[in-house]
Formats: sequence, C-alpha cells, structure tokens
Amino acid sequence: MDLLPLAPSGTTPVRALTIAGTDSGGGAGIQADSRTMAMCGVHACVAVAAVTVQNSLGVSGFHEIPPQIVADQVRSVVSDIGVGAAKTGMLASSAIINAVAEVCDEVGIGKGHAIPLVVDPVCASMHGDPLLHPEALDAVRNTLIPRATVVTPNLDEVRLITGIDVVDDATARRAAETLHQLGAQWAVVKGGHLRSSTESTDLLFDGNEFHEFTAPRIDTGNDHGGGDTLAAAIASALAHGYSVPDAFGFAKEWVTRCLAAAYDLGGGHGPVSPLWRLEEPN
Ligand code: PXL
Repeated sequence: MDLLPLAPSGTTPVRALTIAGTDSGGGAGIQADSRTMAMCGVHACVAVAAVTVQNSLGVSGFHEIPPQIVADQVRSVVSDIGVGAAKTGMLASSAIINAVAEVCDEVGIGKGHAIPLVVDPVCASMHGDPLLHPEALDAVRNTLIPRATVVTPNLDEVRLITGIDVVDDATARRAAETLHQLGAQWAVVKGGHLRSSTESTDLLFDGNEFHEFTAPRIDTGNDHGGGDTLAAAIASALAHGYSVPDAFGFAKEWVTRCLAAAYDLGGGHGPVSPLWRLEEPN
C-alpha cells in the first residue's frame, strides 16, 4: 500500500486535531488517534472531551471535561498551530457536542468550511459500556452529523442513530442514504461487523454515488480501537490533502494492516496497532 509521507526530521509536519476521550489502557480514543496520526506523518493535536477509566476488560467510569474547556482547547490549537483536518470521537454529552459544534463553526471546521471534519459518533465501547449519554443522541443526529465532512459509525451506532438494522447490502445503502439525509457530506457504513464472508466491504456515499471498498477480513479478538484508527487515518489523509474517497481508500488499507498487527494486552481485547510502520524493511 502507499503510505502517507513522513516529514523529514526537523521539519514541521501537517497537523490534525482529535476531539475525543482518553483511554487509560492506551488502546482506543485519543491514544489510538495520536498513534495513527504520528505513523501517518501527522502531528496530532488533542482536545480532551472526557477521561475514561478502562483497561482491556472494559470501561468502569468516565469524567467529562467542562464543555467550555473542550471548546477552548479547539480554539487554542486552531488559532496558533493550525490544522489540516479534525475528527471527533467520544464526546459524552449534548452539552459537549453543542460546545464543539459552536467552536467548529467559529474557527472554520466541518462541512462547508476549509478544515474537514471526520465525525466518529462514538456511543459505546466494544464491551457495550456507554460512552455517550442517551440524551445526547438527538444532538448527534441534529448538531454533530450535519457538520460532518465524513461520518463513520459502526453498525451499532447506525442502529442507534438511524433505527436501521444493517444486515445486507440493501440495508447498508439505506443507512448510508439516511446518514446523508441527516446532513453528513459523506456517509460511511462499515461492513466490518457483518460476519457473512471472508471479506469486509465498506460503503461510502455522497448523495449521488456509492463507492465500495473491500479488504480481507482479519479475524482477531484484538480489535480495540479499530474504529478510532480508521477515522484517524481518514483525518490524517485529509490533512495531507487527499480527497475523501482517496482518504477512505487509504484508511481502509491502513486499518486492515493495523488489525493484522494487533497484539494481546491484559485479559481482554488487545488494541489494533499502527506500530508495524516502525518495522525495519527486510
Ligand atoms: O473505540 C471507541 C472508543 C472511543 N473513545 C474512547 C473509548 C472507546 C472504546 O472503548 O474508550 C475513549
């Protein structure tokens, strides 16, 4: 696969911003985003929206950052460092979503602005632990998704957001259409959790045309942070100036390689790993 270029030593890389939650186990959330961005030649700026208490077995609690502090982190980064793309992950509450939406409009992040926004509408961990208050689902639909350049829900999130149970190609297309109607410029519907074949096919839809991306399905129990890694790789490619379809094509290959390189950690699910990029070529 073609990798994103690393900046020569001592030169300033492109930058991207993740607005998301931390993972004390180091597998998902801001830690996954930062690792993928670094391995994609991107300097990662972070606006912390929540601090989770978790290990490989699950999330046992989280603390929300005051909405104003979340927005101030975004404002501070964009006004000085400048970013080529942004992404959101765990935002926890409608108050944080509203504050993020307001500051994105102010600083020019999101659909219709210069800085593209990848929205990963994180609702729960892979163990089913809630990462978003149920009251915030309306804000995800009406405030966050309309600002998305690209929205990347998993199938559980598709069900919560659209009410559509994706079981085949027809329901996947209907879900993508619904996400586009909610206001996302590009909607992704991931087939990664459909257990019907040896391949994983994702759909990308811009209101006109369905683009299909297929990769080998990697069967591993160590897929913690996979969704974050995909969204962070899209944001990284956008920061490097890729179009959305090219950025998605890159990200799909990237996350496949990261799934193949995933490792055991603790007693539960280990993380997908972008660190294969550090391996010496033979
Ligand atoms: O992978 C989704 C996700 C995002 N952000 C945080 C998480 C998780 C999953 O556990 O903990 C902080």
